Amino acid sequence: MNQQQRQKIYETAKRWIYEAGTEIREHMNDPLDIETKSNPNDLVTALDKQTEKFFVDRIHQAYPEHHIIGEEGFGDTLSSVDGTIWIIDPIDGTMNFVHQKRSFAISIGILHNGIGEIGFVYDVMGDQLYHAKRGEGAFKNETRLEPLDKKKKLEESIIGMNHFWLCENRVVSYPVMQKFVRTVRGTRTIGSAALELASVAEGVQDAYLALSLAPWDVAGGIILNQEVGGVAGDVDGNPWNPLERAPAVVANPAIHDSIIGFLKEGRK
Ligand code: 2AM
Ligand code: CA
Ligand code: CA
Ligand code: CA
Repeated sequence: MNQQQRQKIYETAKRWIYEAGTEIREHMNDPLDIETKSNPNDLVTALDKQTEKFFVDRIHQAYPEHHIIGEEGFGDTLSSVDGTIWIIDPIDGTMNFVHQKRSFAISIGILHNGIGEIGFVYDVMGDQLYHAKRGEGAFKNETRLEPLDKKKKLEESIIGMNHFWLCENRVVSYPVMQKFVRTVRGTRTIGSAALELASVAEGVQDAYLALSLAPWDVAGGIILNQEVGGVAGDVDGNPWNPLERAPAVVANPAIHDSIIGFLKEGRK
């Protein structure tokens, strides 16, 4: 993908994201049609599905040769990263959307032959658009995000993570994670993986750890991080695989290895 192609897709996607955001804000106080998915706390609404369909219809029309991976199933099932792929989470943070009416995002990552080309995380209620193009930096609205602080220490870091890390889980022994949360300066839970990753890219938190995430939770946010030096991978330090659901670690490069060290100590 050359710069001109990238620019055109970026502008089109940006316009659609603002349109979809307006649509969500206009309809979010209508009675929400809420269903559950894998468990009673895994929510989905008609607006999640309508928003994904909004993007899929427009992509099919404008770029029939592009592929789509979307959470709500309107996209394709892919086994290869060849070609151009849009990875879409129409509403990331559905529980926040339903219960809090804020702190949710539209997340889109666009890859070409496995390389992250364009990333968006749109905080719909805050009307803040995080966006990045490969090699051209990452921005929050009009403001360029600074490269991440290479001197950051784990003891002075704010870590985004949820409380399941401190409960019995399949990934890592929780006493090690108790030691971890006592080592870092503080922990935060936003409840939208996309906004957590945007916060890492912005340098307002220094890492985000998640026990299980799908490609659409992280694609947009990982591309933002690529542009500021953030490192993204799994709990064993392997690089991000855009076709797999896995535990995720996205971090300031200065603390990434120490986080992986902790996880290694408790890894199951
Ligand atoms: P979602 O709102 O798009 O489903 C919440 O902690 C974060 O984890 C959100 O980004 C949420 O995305 C994501 N998540 C991934 N898998 C989930 C699941 N099975 N149930 C609830 N949230 C999930
Ligand atoms: Ca979901
Ligand atoms: Ca999600
Ligand atoms: Ca979602």
